[in-house]
Amino acid sequence: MNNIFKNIIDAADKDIKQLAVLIDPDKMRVETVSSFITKVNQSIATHIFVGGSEVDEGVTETLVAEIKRHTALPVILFPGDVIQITDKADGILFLSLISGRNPDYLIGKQVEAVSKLVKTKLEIIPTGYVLIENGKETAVQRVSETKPLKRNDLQTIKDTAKAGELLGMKLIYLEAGSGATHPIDLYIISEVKRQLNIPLIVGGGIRTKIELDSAYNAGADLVVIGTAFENDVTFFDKLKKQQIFNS
Ligand code: 1GP
Repeated sequence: MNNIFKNIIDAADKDIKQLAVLIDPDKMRVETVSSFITKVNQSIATHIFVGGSEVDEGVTETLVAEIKRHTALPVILFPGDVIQITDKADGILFLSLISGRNPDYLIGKQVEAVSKLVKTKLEIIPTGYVLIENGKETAVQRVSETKPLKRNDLQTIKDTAKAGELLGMKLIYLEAGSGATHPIDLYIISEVKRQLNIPLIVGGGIRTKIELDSAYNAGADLVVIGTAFENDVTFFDKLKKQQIFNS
């Protein structure tokens, strides 16, 4: 499968909103994948992202292989580190943490990843990753040893996102951090979206259908939700696919 980006951009052009369910290999046991993915399949989810800030070697590959057995949705790596790269997935967000100033996460890890990536068939999607403060330290912040952008510094947030686009990145991901106390401010989403010509991903701290819809209405093309599903799978029931009957 190597039309992942094309499908994202086509949907964004038509204003069809997309949802990625994020699975952290550190938090999901292989035995629970089947029942969890059944729920994902019945929901409005369009993508499955797999990744985490702290994951042991080999765990991602086993998990992705199991996920693929149960779904036709595209499975996309959202890796916290090079060891999470596996050919079992369909694609990878090739992230550069452009909100930070740690060369390892701007370009170092990417260079390290190349020898693995060229041996895979993964669709590689260059993504500008922009971390925005949400009131508490996030795992991304701790692991990458970078500071998030201040939420009241709208100009820097907008300029950072636009710089990613101008550097040729295909997606911009506004991240409040997994389990964030508050999702990204709606005003930030709409202001960033207004000046981008590429799809916008938004994630971190979204726990309700209202927050999801608000992020979409503000301009998010694709929303990522992980913690809310991890904590309570009944959240999927509020996001069920509409059944279409012929009669
Ligand atoms: C984290 O944006 C994702 O990288 C999702 O965040 O776990 O808070 O939904 P949550």
